[in-house]
Amino acid sequence: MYFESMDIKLIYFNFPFWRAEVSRIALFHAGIKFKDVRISSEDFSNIKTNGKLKDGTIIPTKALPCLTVDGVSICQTGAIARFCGKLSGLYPNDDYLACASIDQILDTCTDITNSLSYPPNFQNENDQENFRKSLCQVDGKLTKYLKALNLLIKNYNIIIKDLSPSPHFTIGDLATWGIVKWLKSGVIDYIPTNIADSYSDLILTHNRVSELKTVQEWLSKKY
Ligand SMILES: N[C@@H](CCC(=O)N[C@@H](CS)C(=O)NCC(=O)O)C(=O)O
Repeated sequence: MYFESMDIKLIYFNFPFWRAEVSRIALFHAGIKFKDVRISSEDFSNIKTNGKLKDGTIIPTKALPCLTVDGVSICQTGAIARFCGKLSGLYPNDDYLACASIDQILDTCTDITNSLSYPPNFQNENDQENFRKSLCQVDGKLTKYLKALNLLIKNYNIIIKDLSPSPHFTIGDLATWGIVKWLKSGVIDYIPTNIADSYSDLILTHNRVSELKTVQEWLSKKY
């Protein structure tokens, strides 16, 4: 196989955030050997200062995740997920429409993640609370992105069903599952844990992916 001789490392923090989990689970699902590197806060300071890990591994954007393949460093969640998805059979090889349908899901998951970051000048708790609450209003950014993701997933499900053979799941499902799991987890201050509950297609995907044997095995092995 093309990947059997590859030396693959996936570098991220030691927690199950979707940005890394999509690719970790894709590789795990396909039984592809990779080093699941979990870095400490000291390692991350090194990255911020030098753009490298202590062992010399280059992190080009100084942000994680970063994948290295035979010593070549690849950054950006979407690029890494597509690469790992292609290796693991969880991203279509030659159906460009299905690929684009998955890409827009990954990009919207990134939009959702970015939308939750506090603006740099919002240092006090009051500002932070107001900021996050405004995202959840009817016309708020998070509401807008969740509505969009729900619609994208609905359309994606139709496109994927028509593929032959139709994949059981793809990196698009894993990303959606990861985002909904994160929103439900209670770790995001001021965001209600039921914020995704009214988006039925998101919840269906979340529940279906949670029950996949691969996902259950991964979670019980790693956390
Ligand atoms: N555009 C990047 C953003 C990655 C990113 O922001 N990662 C966070 C961790 S989830 C990070 O490394 N933040 C530290 C920083 O940017 O200084 C991607 O899509 O992967």
